[in-house]
Amino acid sequence: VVGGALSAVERHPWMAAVFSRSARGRAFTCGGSLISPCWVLTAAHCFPDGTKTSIHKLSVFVGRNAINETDAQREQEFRVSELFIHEHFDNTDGNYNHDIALLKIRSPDGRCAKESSSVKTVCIPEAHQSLSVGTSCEVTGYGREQEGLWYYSQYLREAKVNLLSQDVCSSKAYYGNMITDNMLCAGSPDWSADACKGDSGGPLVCRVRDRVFLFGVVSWGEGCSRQFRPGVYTKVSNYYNWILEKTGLSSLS
Ligand code: 4AZ
Repeated sequence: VVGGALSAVERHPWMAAVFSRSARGRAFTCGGSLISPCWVLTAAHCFPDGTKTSIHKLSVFVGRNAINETDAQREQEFRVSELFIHEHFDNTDGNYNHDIALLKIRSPDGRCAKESSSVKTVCIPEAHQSLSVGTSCEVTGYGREQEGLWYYSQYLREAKVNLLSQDVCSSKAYYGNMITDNMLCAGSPDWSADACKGDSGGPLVCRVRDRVFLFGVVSWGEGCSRQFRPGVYTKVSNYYNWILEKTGLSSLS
C-alpha cells in the first residue's frame, strides 16, 4: 500500500495472508479476505500454475499484523483443502479478467477460523450492487509502500481510495479498453494512495450503513500511485452467485 498508514489487523480482521512453500522456505504470496469461517477470497492471478497449483504448498494466516513475525496471541494458521479459480479467468489481454479465487481453509485439527478481536468475516455485497462514484473505501495489504522498492511492507497498512466511474476509468487518458465490467477502479484524488505489488488478492472494503462490505479484490494497475493509473479491483458483487455456488453457503451478507 502506497501513501497509507500503519493499520492493525483488529481494524481489518478479515485480512488474510497467503503463503506458499518453496525450496527456499515459506514465501508471502498474496492477500485475501475471510468471507466465512472456512473460506478466503483472493485473486486468481495469485496462482500462476492455475488448476495445477499444489494446494499442499499453500498456507493461510488470519489475525496477523506482520508478514515476517509470528503472533501466537492473535494469529490463526490454516492449510488449504480446496482451491477454486474462476473458470473464465483470462489474462490474454493482459488485464486479468475474472481475477477471483476461493480457498477453503482448515487447521491441522480440522477446524475453520474462530472469531476473535483480530479475526472476523467481511460481508459480500449482493449481486450487482454498486456504490456511487466517489464513495470512500479502504484498501489494505502487506505490499510495497512505493512502486520502486524491491521489498514488501513488514506490517499491514491501509489507505483510503475513492471509487471512480467506469466511464472515466475506461477513457483514453486512463486504461481505455483494458477495463471490463468485472473490474472497478479506485484511486485518491491527488494520486497519493494506491495498492501496490504484494497487495494483490487483498480487500477493498466500503462501509454501507455501519457494515463493512468487500467490494473489491486487489487485481492490477500500471505501477502504483501514478497519475491517471488508479488501482484496478475485481468487482466482487458480480460474483455473488459464483461464490455461493463454489462454497455451498446459503448466504453471505
Ligand atoms: C501487483 O503487481 C500490483 N497499483 C497490484 C496492484 C497495483 C499494481 C500492481 C495497483 O501486484
